Amino acid sequence: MMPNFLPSRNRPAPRNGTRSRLQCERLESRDTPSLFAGESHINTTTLANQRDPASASAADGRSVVVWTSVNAAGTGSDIYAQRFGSNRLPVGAEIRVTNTGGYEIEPTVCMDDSGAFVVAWTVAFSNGNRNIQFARYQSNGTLAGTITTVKSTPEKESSPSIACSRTGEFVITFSKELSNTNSDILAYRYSRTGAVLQVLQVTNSSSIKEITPQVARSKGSNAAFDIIYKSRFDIHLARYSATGVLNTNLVISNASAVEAYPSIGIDNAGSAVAVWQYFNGGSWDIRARRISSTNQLGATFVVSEFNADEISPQVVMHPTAGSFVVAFQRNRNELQAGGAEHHFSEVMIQEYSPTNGVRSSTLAGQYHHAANPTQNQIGAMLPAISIDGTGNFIASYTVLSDPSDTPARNDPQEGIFARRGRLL
Ligand SMILES: [Ca+2]
Ligand SMILES: [Ca+2]
Ligand SMILES: [Ca+2]
Ligand SMILES: [Ca+2]
Repeated sequence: MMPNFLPSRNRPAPRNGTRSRLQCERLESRDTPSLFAGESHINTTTLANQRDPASASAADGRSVVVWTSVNAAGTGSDIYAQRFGSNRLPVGAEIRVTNTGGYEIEPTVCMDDSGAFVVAWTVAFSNGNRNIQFARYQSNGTLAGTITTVKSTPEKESSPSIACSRTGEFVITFSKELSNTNSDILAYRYSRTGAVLQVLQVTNSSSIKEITPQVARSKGSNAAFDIIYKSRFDIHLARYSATGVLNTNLVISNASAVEAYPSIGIDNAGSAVAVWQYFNGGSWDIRARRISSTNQLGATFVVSEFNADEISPQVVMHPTAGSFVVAFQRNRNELQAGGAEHHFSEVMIQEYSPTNGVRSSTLAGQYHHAANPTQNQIGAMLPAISIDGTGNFIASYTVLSDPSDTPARNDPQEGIFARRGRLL
């Protein structure tokens, strides 16, 4: 018996049915779904939990994936990195970015066109303090300089996001918690050698919590950057020139529903796509809208609205073609024949045309759970995505493996896996 996991409101209504057929035709005429075959295993050290990846790509297709590795005793975690060539194969050994015995978490990474990259993360101290740190690497994987703390303060800085221009100038944005009812977004702009060029107070409302910022930077000559964040229960965007001049502040969405965890992708001309979580009253959905290079807002549209939680969306734009890719986590509950509920999650990778048509929709990181149908399983979580100068992208995610997986993933507990594709 087929599990009845499609909630009734997601069964195709006539209008949706029509749209689906149109999308199928478009996909068929296009001939190839863009994901390359096969899932790659990113981490070499597999003991215990590896989770929460981020990735970055150079214009020529070189890339790097970073993640958090929790030690076996669960008493600390470190940040690791793995470089890849433009042929998508690993280059060099896994790099241990931090090695402190404490907790480094929430890694983020950017890569310039020379292949040099910068990793940033949150260091969490036992007294509750948190700071943002970064390490710069040469294109050959050698550490450049030393690990640097953005600013050592008694407050909690967290949720870092980094982006660099094609020449390696980088911006790190993060949330700074000032009280239980007030957080602000800051951004530090650095030269490619790690010198502070500017400190941006992106938000400074003393009565509003602004959190979970994400920065995207154009790899075009304008080198503009966008910082998107959650403000109260809405999504806001601040747009900056290469030199950190505020271009505009935009409200991306202020629906009466709760909205959270935004992501932003930007192309070489400064056009952008925003995606975020939207709570529809019963579950989280994913919504999106475009922002033109002249700051005109496109219509908001639905990326996914299953009757279960879709969370943690991440988006990148093709640098020149106007298309984009969204990856997100989709939680599922399947009712088994015996009545037990089967809980799991999977990663959805969805490609869009320049006119917001869905070109393809691919599930990644799935379990084949037939061998163990009654056990609750988690599956794939927390995707990250980056794209190179011609549309090659890497979508990485955390997988909580189970010994009965088919195929076996050979990574005890959580590990980092990825799918790659080429967005036209
Ligand atoms: Ca593992
Ligand atoms: Ca601090
Ligand atoms: Ca504030
Ligand atoms: Ca939903």
